[in-house]
Amino acid sequence: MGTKLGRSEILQRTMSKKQKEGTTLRLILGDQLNREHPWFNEVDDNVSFVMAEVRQETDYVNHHIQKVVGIFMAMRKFAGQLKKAGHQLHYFTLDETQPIGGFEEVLANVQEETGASHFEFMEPDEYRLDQQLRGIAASFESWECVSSHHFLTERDELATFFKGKKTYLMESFYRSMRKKYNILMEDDQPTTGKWNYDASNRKKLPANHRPTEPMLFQHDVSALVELLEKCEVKTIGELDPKNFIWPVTRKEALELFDYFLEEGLHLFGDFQDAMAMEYWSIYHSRISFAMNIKLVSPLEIVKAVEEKWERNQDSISISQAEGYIRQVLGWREYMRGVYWAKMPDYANLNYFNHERALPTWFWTGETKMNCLKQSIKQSLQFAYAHHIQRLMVTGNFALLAGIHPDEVDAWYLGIYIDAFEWVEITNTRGMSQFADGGIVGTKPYVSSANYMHKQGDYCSGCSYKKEKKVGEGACPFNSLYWHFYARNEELLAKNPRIGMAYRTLAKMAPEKKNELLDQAEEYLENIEQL
Ligand code: FAD
Ligand code: DLZ
Repeated sequence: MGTKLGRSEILQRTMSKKQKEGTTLRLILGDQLNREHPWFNEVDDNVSFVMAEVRQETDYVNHHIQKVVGIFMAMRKFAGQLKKAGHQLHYFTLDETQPIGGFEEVLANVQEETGASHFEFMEPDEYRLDQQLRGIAASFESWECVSSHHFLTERDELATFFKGKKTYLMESFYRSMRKKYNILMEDDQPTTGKWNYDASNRKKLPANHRPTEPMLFQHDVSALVELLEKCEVKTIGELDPKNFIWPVTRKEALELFDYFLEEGLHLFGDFQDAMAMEYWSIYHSRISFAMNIKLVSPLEIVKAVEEKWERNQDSISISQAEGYIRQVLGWREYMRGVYWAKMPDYANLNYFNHERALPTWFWTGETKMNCLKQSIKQSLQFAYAHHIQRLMVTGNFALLAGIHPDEVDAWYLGIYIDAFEWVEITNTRGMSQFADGGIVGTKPYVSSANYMHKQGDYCSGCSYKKEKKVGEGACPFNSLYWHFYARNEELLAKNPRIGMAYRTLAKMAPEKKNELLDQAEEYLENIEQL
C-alpha cells in the first residue's frame, strides 16, 4: 500500500496528474467474491484489483459482529487466492482505510498511486453503492460496469417479464425460470407432471425426531475481533472469536452444501416450515451467506439439487428437491428483480402507515413471548434464523404491532449474516410487512397463536397461553391479529384472499370484538413489557 493521503489532497492530486494510459482498476466488493468471474481467468499486468474494508460499509447499519467478521475473513481469503494466482491486488484493511475514508477516497488513493485511467466495477447488488460507484467512475477517463456473473437473470428481466402488471406473481416467474434453465423439466412440462409441491412442505417436527446436527466450521477470528474493537466499530450479537462457524471460502461453501445434499435435502421440503426450540436450523441448508457473497452460484446449487434428486429418487422425493429449487431459482431471483424494478421508491413504502418504534427487546430477546424470545436469541447467537422464524415470528409480530418498516428493515439488515439490501428489503418490507401494498405478496403474512402451535413447540414453553385471547396470560398474537385486521379494514377488506377473516370479524359479537380490541390496545401500550 502507498502513502496515505487526506481526502481533498488525494482528489486534487488525482485530477491534476496525467493518467497513465492502459492501466485498469477493478473494484471487488465484499459480496462479490466470485472466483469463477471472467475477470480472474487470466493474469493481466495492466490490471490492478482493489479490495477495501471500509467504515462506510461497516456503519451503514448496525451489523451483527459475525456478519462483519465473516465478510472481512472471506475478503481476506479471496484476496490471498488472487495474489497467489499472480493478480495485482491492493488490499486495504479497516485500520488502513479508517483515516482515509470510504470507497471514493480509497480508489482515489490507488488511482493516484497507479495512474490508472480506466475503472471497472461489477454491478453492485445495492442501489446505494450503484449510485456511488457510478459517481466515482466519472473521475476516470473511462469506466465500465460489468455483470457479476452470479445471478440467473439480468437486473431488469423481471420488470420486463411483468410489464404492465400491478402484482408480480412469483409462481409464473418461477415456471418461466424452470423452462429457461431446463430444471426438473421434460420438453416444456415439469418432469413429474406437477410444478409446485408447496402443499407438502408444511409438516411439524415430530416430538422425538432429531434433525441431523448442522455442519459448523471453527475459525479463529480473534485478530478480526481485535481490529473491530480497535476501530470502535459498533456491532450487535454474539461471537466466540475462537469459534466462527460460517464458511469463508468457496471450498468450505461447497463442503457445507455437500453436507446438506447428503444429510438435509431428503427432509428439507417436509420440515421447511417447522419450528423447534432445540434446533436452530432444522433441515435448512444455511448456504445463504456463502451464496450472497458469491462463493457459490445459484445455478450450481440448483443443478446439484436436481442431480442429487435424479440419482436418488428412492430416498429423496420430488417435493424436497422442488421445494428447495423453488427457493433459489424462484424466490431469490424474483426478489432481486423486484428490487431493481422498484428501487429507490421501494425503500420508502409504508402501505399501512405504521409508525410504532421497534420494542427494545428485539435487540436482546428479553420478552416473555417464547416464540420471539427463541427466535431473537438464536439470531443474536448465530446471526441466523430460518425463513419461518423470520416471516411468521419476528415479522408477524412487527406487522401485527404496526412497527415502522424502516425500523423493521434496519433490524433485519443488521442481524442476519446473509442480509444484503436487495434480498433483505424485498423480503422484509415486501413479503413480511406488506408495506409495498402487494407487489411481492398477495396478502399479508399474519397469524394468531394457532399457526405458531401448528408449526412448532414454542407455545409449550411460553408464559402466555396460546388458547387464551383476552385476560391474564392471553397470548398477544391472538388479540393483535384481530386488531390488525380491524384497523386495516379499508385497505384489506376487498382482498379476495382475506375474505374469511373479515367475514369472521363481521359475525363476531360486538362485546367480544371490543374485548379483543381493548386487549390488543393494552398490549400495544405496554409493548416494552411483553
Ligand atoms: P434454506 O431454507 O436452506 O433455502 C435455500 C436458499 O433459498 C437460501 O439460502 C436462499 O438463497 C433461498 N431463499 C429461500 N427463501 C428465500 C426468499 N424468500 N428470498 C430469497 N431467497 C430465498 N434471505 C437472504 O438471503 N438475505 C436476507 O437478508 C433475507 N432476509 C429475509 C427477511 C425476512 C423478513 C424473510 C421472511 C426472509 C428473508 N430472507 C433473506 C429469505 C430466507 O429467510 C433466507 O434466505 C433463508 O432463511 C436463508 O437460510 P438458508 O440458507 O438456510 O435457507
Ligand atoms: C456488508 C459489508 C461490510 C460490513 N463491509 C464491507 C467492506 O468493508 N468492504 C466491502 O467491499 N464490502 C463490505 N460489505 C458488503 C457491502 O456492504 C455490499 O457489497 C453492499 O451492500 C452491496 O451488496
